[in-house]
Amino acid sequence: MSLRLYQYWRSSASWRVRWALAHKGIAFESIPVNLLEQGQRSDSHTARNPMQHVPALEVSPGRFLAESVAILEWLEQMHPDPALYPSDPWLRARVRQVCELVNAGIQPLQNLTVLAAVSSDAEVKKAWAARFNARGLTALESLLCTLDAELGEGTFAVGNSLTAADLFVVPQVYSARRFAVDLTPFPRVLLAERSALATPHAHGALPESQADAT
Ligand SMILES: N[C@@H](CCC(=O)N[C@@H](CS)C(=O)NCC(=O)O)C(=O)O
Repeated sequence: MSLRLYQYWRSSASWRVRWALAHKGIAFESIPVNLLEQGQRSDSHTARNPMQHVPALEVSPGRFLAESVAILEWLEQMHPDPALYPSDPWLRARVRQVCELVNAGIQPLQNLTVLAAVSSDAEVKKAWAARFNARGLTALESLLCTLDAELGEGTFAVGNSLTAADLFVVPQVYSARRFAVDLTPFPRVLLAERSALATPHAHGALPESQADAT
């Protein structure tokens, strides 16, 4: 069987994984899970991912891997070329630092579950998400500038080629725009976004390119 990706078009964590699969040329079947209809909370999806989140990747019949960081690292080991992580240990750690800044430091605070606990008022939810996106992007801008000083000026998140770091940064910037965050203080982040979006498989991974996009 080909890999099956349970995902939602607007989910930033799903976007990371479908982009990685496309970049590596790995065929997969996309199975939509509608977050607005609570599909993530069904028994069948809870069996795929006990956190009731997308994405979940079915790697063989009935065997599921969740958490985009774990999925990307598994894909990298199973399909090393083209690589999404540098082979140099320090650069690889830097790529992971960027991934975790987004994965652990920003995205969890804008989750539907978290926003529902914050308020039932859409404007309050948006302000909360915007606040933590701006905080995280401030840290990310600073980190990317530090990396330029360390590695020489680059155009992608880490260095001059697409890495897993970009697959986390681009969907996060898209989310920040949805929450109306002012992105002008983050020129280095926007440069990384532009560079990554110009790579060959970026377009097919966009939310709007997904079959379940509304
Ligand atoms: N750290 C997880 C995050 C997964 C996650 O938060 N997914 C969101 C969509 S981007 C979700 O399913 N949210 C549903 C909810 O909060 O009910 C990963 O990287 O896979």
